[in-house]
Amino acid sequence: MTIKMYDLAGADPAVRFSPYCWRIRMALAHKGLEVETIAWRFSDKDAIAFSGQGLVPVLRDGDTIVHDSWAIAEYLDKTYADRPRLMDGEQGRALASLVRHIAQNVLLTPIAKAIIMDLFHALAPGDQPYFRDSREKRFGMALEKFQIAPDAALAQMTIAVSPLRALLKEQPFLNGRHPAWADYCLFGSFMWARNVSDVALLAPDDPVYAWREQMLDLFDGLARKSARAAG
Ligand SMILES: N[C@@H](CCC(=O)N[C@@H](CS)C(=O)NCC(=O)O)C(=O)O
Repeated sequence: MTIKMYDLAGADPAVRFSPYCWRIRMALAHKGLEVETIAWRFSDKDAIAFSGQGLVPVLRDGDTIVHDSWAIAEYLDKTYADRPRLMDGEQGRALASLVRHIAQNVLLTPIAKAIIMDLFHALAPGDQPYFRDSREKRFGMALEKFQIAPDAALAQMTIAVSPLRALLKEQPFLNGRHPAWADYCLFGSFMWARNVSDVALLAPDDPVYAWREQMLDLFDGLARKSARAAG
């Protein structure tokens, strides 16, 4: 039975931009597993109530329901152990965990500040009031005030990716010679921006830019071919 994944969608149901869902799209492709994605919106909490919580991604694999991107990656490695691993042993897990924390604690805020208004406009009208209300509470200010100018976003990101840039000068992927879960954890953050916004987060001569290009091309261009919101 094909795996199903609830995947955050914009006003255009083809536009998928959740960083956590993108991690899993890439992870499933890494494992060579087919997936049927189900477009989900912030206002569809009832549709994923069966998972016992209100966030996506939610994976349904036969009778098994798993939520949370990290838990899903662990589930996939355990259940499909004969397929390419997402995290190889304790060391692979530790590396991926570090990258996950960098993505969430260092990169999330500058990316959010760069794209928040584009993201807001990409949402279905029915999702916009919830998004504005919940995010303005989280950020402590109006979305319009939280937004920063494109040149400031690029400057902040250039500093924020410094350790990743240093690593990617030494090896092609965060995981080493081949991409794996550590790479997908970071890449999801860039897909969050890419599919809703044209803002430049990286300079073209940045090694992180070259890495992102390679990631876009993986799995027959899975990410590169994905739909983007009309600007
Ligand atoms: N720790 C979770 C985070 C998932 C998450 O925050 N998903 C967002 C979409 S990017 C969501 O479903 N938000 C719903 C909401 O804010 O109500 C994971 O890694 O999967």
